[in-house]
Formats: sequence, C-alpha cells, structure tokens
Amino acid sequence: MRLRAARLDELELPLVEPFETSFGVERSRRFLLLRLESRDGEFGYGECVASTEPLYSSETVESARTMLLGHFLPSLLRAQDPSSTAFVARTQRFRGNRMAKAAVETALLDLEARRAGQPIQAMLGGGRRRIEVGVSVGIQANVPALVARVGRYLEAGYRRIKLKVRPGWDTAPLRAVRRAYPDLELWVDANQAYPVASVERIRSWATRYGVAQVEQPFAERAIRAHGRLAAHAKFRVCLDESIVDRPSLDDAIEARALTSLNVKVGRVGGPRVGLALARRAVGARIPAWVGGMLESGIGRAHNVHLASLPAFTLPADLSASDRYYREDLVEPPFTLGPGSTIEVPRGAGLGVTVLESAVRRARRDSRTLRP
Ligand code: OSB
Ligand code: MG
Repeated sequence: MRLRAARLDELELPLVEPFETSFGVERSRRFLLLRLESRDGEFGYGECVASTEPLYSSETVESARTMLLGHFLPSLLRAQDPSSTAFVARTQRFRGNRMAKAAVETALLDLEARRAGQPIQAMLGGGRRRIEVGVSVGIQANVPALVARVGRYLEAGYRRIKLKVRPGWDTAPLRAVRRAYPDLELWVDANQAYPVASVERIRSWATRYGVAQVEQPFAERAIRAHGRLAAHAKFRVCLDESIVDRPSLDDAIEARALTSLNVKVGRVGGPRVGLALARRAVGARIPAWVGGMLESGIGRAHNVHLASLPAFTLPADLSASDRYYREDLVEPPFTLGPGSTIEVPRGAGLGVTVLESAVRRARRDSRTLRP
C-alpha cells in the first residue's frame, strides 16, 4: 500500500447541550479530523480527541496539529511501510502525544480495513454484533434539572447512568437521583476533582447512595489514594486519566488502585494498545470498558468497533449520535437499540459513510500533505 495524501481538518461541531464536568463547560467541540488516501483510491478517517485546552490531558488541538503536521504525517508519507502496525512501532520511542498518534493509527486501521473489505472489528480480532452502552451526564444547573435530565435518558432507553461529580455536586444530586430511580445502575466520574484527604467521605456517600463505580476521584498521579478508596469498597474504583500505558496499568494493579479500567483510544495512544491494556486488566480480573470523549460519529465508530471485542465487558460511554450532535458526520447515525445497546456497523472499515458535506460545513481549517 502507498499513500497519496493526508488531509488534516480542524472542525467545530456544536453540542446539543453544554457538557459540564469538574474541568469546566464545553458548548461545542473543536477537534482535528485526519483523512488518509491511498494511491489505489481508498481512504481512512481518524479523529483526534485532544481538546482546545489542556484540562483532561496535556495535549491540545494545537499540540496535536503541530505533532501531526510537523512529525507523524511527514514521516508516514515518507515511510517504506505505511501500515498501522509499522506506524505504531516507528513512533513508540516518541514520548506522549498519544492522542495525535491515535488519530493516525485509527485512520490507517480504517484504510486497511476498507482495502481488506472487512469491518475494523474483524481486523482487531472480532467481537459482538451489539455493544452495551450507557450515558455520561454532565453537571446541571440544579438538582431538579439533573433528575429531569436523567429521566429523559432513561425514557430513551439508557440503562446505566454516569454522573459527573465534584466537591459541592455529589451528595445532593446523588440523593435526589437515587430517590427518583431506586434501581438505577449509577456510576460517578470526578475527573480528579477531589483532594486525597476525602477518601472516607467519598466512600461514605458512594456506599449510601448505591453507586456501582467511582471513576478517577483523585489526581492522575495519586495512585495510592485510589488504592485506599478501593480497599474494602462496595463499589468499583475505576481509573481513567491515571492509565496511559502498560507500566502505569501494571503499577496501579500492583497497588490495587483500580477494580475497573476505562480504556480511551486517544488517552492510551491507539486502539491496539487499548486492547492490550484491556486484556492485561482482564487477566488480573479487572473488568474493562470503553470510554468516550464526546467524539463525532467517526471517533465513535472506531470506539464501537473496539468496544465489541470480548475483553470489554462493562457498558461503554458511547451514546447515540443525538445525545451529542444535531448533525453528525456519519450516515446512518448511531441509535440506541434494545437493552441499552448500539449496533456494530457491518460494512468495510468504519462501516458508516462519512458525510463530506457535513465535514465541509463544520470545517474551520484544512491542510493537505502529499509524499
Ligand atoms: O472523563 O470520561 C471522561 C468527556 C470529556 C472528557 C472526559 C470524559 C468525558 C466523558 C464523555 O465522560 C463520555 C462520552 O463521550 O459519552
Ligand atoms: Mg472519566
């Protein structure tokens, strides 16, 4: 396979409603979209999940653009072997920049799968036809608004709800949601917002309100504090930001700091590493699941294929298109099916059609590199 072009677009898509976390509020998502084209006329898309500001991780749209245009894409276009596995091997020695790397690996994987006439799922080893999903609910203006928001997601068919929490938005929202929906499977995610001194307080409210999983309450380097919370807990302790590679996962497992693993393709630097981490966790009897970063239908399709592999057993943070964007970039849009599931597309590559007209409408900038 030879490459003909790499197009890097910057897009902006307005969210259907603002998404507030302990990091702040997002009203629209600005992100990079990579389109690779082979000489034989096939193409592949990859989405970069780096956001405008370095809040979730140190990467940003600007840092990823610099690395992609200045390093990863020129070397890919020059490479003797432009395959996704060779790309991963060549860029392993470069530190960090995992979201930028993941954008390239996913685009190559889509391209390779299309050329092979197979869904990405099959290229990764094969998996389920449908995946179980939940929904991540941002911090709302007040508690009644949250209860109403959760109610609408339950009516839409979501069976697992993840509430974003932070100090000052935890006990009152949880009490109200639990009172309104006594049997609901409830997870929380704090995105590192709590000081490590709050282990006992978190344990107390998470137990009282029947929270099944507490995600990343402490700073990404605070592995021991997560271990203290996980000890004797009635709920799972999930790590997200803390786990970026194999050594960080091995150390966290040894410290008994996690009882659930959130795998995000961007955070760990690509789907193959993500799959290897999930398998490592499962080997230690820690369940894994696929997290999301408010991706468009393109990044979400990649996530859906990954989440269909047998290593992933807990419901993913991958919701229907209409939970994120009024006009998604793919056709057909993702919809919620029976049992809180999303169907894995069956066609070659991503298995969904990328709407170039929608990409053009959302485009703010575009650069094309050639060999
Ligand atoms: O921590 O899981 C997170 C979105 C942006 C940054 C961090 C996170 C999230 C989500 C979104 O929870 C989940 C989704 O894409 O549905
Ligand atoms: Mg998280």
